[in-house]
Amino acid sequence: MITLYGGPTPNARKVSIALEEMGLAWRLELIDILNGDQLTPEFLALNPNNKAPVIVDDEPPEGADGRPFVLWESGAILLYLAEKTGRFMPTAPAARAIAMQWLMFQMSGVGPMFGQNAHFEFYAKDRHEYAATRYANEVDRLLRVLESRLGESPYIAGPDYSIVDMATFPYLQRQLQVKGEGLPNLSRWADAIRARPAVQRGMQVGLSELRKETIEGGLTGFSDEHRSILFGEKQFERFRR
Ligand SMILES: N[C@@H](CCC(=O)N[C@@H](CS)C(=O)NCC(=O)O)C(=O)O
Repeated sequence: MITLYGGPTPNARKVSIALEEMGLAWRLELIDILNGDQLTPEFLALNPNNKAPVIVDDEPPEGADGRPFVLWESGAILLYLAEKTGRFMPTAPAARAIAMQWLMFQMSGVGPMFGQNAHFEFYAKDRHEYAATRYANEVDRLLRVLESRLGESPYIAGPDYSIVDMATFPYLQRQLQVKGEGLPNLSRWADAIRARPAVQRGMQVGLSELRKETIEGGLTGFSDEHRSILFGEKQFERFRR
């Protein structure tokens, strides 16, 4: 049994989609990041980086001393699950290297830049024009890179659906709702991913607990207390003791 610590956020959804696609037995331990669940001593013992997702696998891999295996960082988790099941990641060296390239592109580009874009558009208390423009432009540029890639390849890593598509899809939902008409290749790809039953199940993770303070929940009531937990005093206080 694998326990997924997370909630209805893009990074946790990558993992719940993979768990569903791979047919693994799993359960959710809900982490409400607006409540500060990621800052508790219990959670920090699992992930000192105070971010979801985390998985705990009761069937540890070789070399884990037989203890339940704890892993964080969504890209590392996806690779671990792909290797555990032998699915959704090419094994031939060239194809694997290309898949890693696009996985790193998601982890270092799409994830952080889309996150900063959302921060400066929706969550920052004041409007910071330079930062808002900088990340909006970067999101557009990354979307164009993906649009071009999907003009030459059915899936991001190549001919086959892979963990790279699982990593990227949850980040593109909102962007495609707004900009989909100008991105035909990305829209075709997203339609194919969205039609997969495992993706539909994975996208439901923690959805019943979706907070109204989030973009997806309607963005009402996002307060200074939430800012403190995510970006302010409460986020940093353990380093100042
Ligand atoms: N690079 C990390 C990013 C994880 C991340 O940013 N998680 C967010 C939710 S999507 C979180 O837990 N934020 C809580 C916090 O920063 O305190 C990954 O891919 O797993």
